[in-house]
Amino acid sequence: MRYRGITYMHILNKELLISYGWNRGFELDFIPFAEKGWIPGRILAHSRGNILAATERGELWCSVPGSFAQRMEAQELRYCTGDWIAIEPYPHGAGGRIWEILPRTTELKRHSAGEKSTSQALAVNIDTVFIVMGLDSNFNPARSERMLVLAWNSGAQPVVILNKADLVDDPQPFVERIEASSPGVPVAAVSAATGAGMEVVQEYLGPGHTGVFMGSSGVGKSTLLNSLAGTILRKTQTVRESDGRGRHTTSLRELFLVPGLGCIIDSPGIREVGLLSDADGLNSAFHDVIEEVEALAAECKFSDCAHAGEPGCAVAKALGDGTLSQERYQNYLKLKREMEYAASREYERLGREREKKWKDIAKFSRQFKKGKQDLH
Ligand SMILES: Nc1nc2c(ncn2[C@@H]2O[C@H](COP(=O)(O)OP(=O)(O)OP(=O)(O)O)[C@@H](O)[C@H]2O)c(=O)[nH]1
Ligand SMILES: [Mg+2]
Ligand SMILES: [Zn+2]
Repeated sequence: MRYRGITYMHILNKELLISYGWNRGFELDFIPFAEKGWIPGRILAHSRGNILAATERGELWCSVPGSFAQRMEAQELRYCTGDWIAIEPYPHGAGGRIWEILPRTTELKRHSAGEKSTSQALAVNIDTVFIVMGLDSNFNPARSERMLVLAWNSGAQPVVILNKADLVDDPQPFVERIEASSPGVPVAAVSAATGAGMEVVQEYLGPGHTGVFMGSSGVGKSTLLNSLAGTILRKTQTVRESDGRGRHTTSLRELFLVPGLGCIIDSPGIREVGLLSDADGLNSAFHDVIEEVEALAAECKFSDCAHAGEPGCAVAKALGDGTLSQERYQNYLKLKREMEYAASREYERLGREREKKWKDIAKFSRQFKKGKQDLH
């Protein structure tokens, strides 16, 4: 009977994991770790080297062993909210150690500014990326295009949420403006404050699914979460009167389980949307522009026309008569240049690393030779 009791408990707890998005794929990846007696967990949040994970045993705080940290650094990998990890539970009491990160299904990443030209994961193992903008002074189509590039790169479904619809008389023109520049992306005007339109957001969530809110500070990401959860999970704060900007109220990327809707990751407002060197997202976000330019290029006078002022350029003509949107084309070129710059930075960094490696090898071989001489 006791055995049966345990099995029953096990099934119950597995259901808890499944509600957090656990599936057959992760289970297969986990087999070698299960054999070591480790347990799976999903990172809910992390701060200063402490990780809070959801596991079959409930929420556990995990520490990060030095050797694990070093191994991850060598792979340029950093654990992130939403990761499934292997935990060695402490034999007594709550808590454990993180030892592995399971392969991710999707990754929302941005180019992190700074000396090191690397990328930073904002959320992983997500199904939907909600790009949130406010229909107040935050509305900015160029910013949404930029965030869309990151969202397309992630592998998850992008959805644009125009929040604070209660602040405008008619949200429809705003929806159409964004729809025009985001082919293939659902766009919804909602109000987290009044609840209007929230059912559209719910359509892209569901048991076992994970969504993440991305957008500037003050657009109402935490308010959206609270509205979906029907309770205050997160603190919110009014935007500044002077310039309508948010106050960066949320500082921790945190995953919440919302009954019936799956998991939602509320993230801090992003100040910078640095693009990555990866071209896929840009190509998806602007596939209409790219296809149009390709078709037009066939009609340019010169077969190698760069569409930069050459005579008889069909692209210039289309931009002139409005068949091709000037604004959208310019934004595409701008983001493309930025992406190419990121790629060149990445290339330089790899070059520097290779150089350093050779220097280390040369140094080692000199020391080795010297050691040999000293022996004689
Ligand atoms: N009028 C109106 N105000 C809203 C709506 N949604 C959110 N707000 C207000 O906008 C302000 C900012 O909301 P937050 O939810 O804290 O914004 P956030 O995106 O989480 O901001 P950070 O955590 O700083 O990134 C708060 O005063 C909210 O009450 C809405 O639909 N309509
Ligand atoms: Mg917030
Ligand atoms: Zn041309």
